Amino acid sequence: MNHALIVIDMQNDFCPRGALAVAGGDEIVAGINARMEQAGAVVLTQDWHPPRHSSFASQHAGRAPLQVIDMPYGPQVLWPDHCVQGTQGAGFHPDLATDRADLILRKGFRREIDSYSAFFENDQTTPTGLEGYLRSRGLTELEFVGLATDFCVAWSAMDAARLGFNVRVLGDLCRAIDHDGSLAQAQDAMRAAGVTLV
Ligand code: VGL
Ligand code: ZN
Repeated sequence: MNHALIVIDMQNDFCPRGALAVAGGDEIVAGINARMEQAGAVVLTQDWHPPRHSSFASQHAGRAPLQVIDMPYGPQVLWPDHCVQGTQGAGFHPDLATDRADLILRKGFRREIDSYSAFFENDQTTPTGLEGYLRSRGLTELEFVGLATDFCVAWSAMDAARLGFNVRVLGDLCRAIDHDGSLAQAQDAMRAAGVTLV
């Protein structure tokens, strides 16, 4: 089986009542669990920030969440404090079938740089190691689900397509932040990068 299911950031802070809640984020858990049964491999990603991470608006005087600032590696959207290492908010949704995971990949763990993608940090250069893991297991067909469609799912799927994997995003098993047209923009960018949106 050369087919991997990659489940992006199904964590408490991205679900209703979480610090960076994505509308309907918890609605997709059961469907994702069911999809795991069809997959040759299951990878979970976990957004995993140190306290005072540079993507937090709280670390930038006079700035608010969803504003964009220039970082040394490019523009960065600012977020409420979320997914702080070891907190309940950083934990997986309690109903997610985490026992099914072959690999749990943490990202965004360096204070100075964010990592939306499961493959590269936001400088789009520093690798997380996931590419090597997938290639050495012969996993060439990748299916993406999770949160949020327009940020971590989109960036991961586009990097995967650019790396030469066959990539599908299952829209029904994703939910979006959709700020300022970000969902439509991400969908266009994914299609342009060769991602199949299902
Ligand atoms: C995410 C914003 C900040 C995501 C993570 O999982 O899409 N979005 N950190
Ligand atoms: Zn984050």
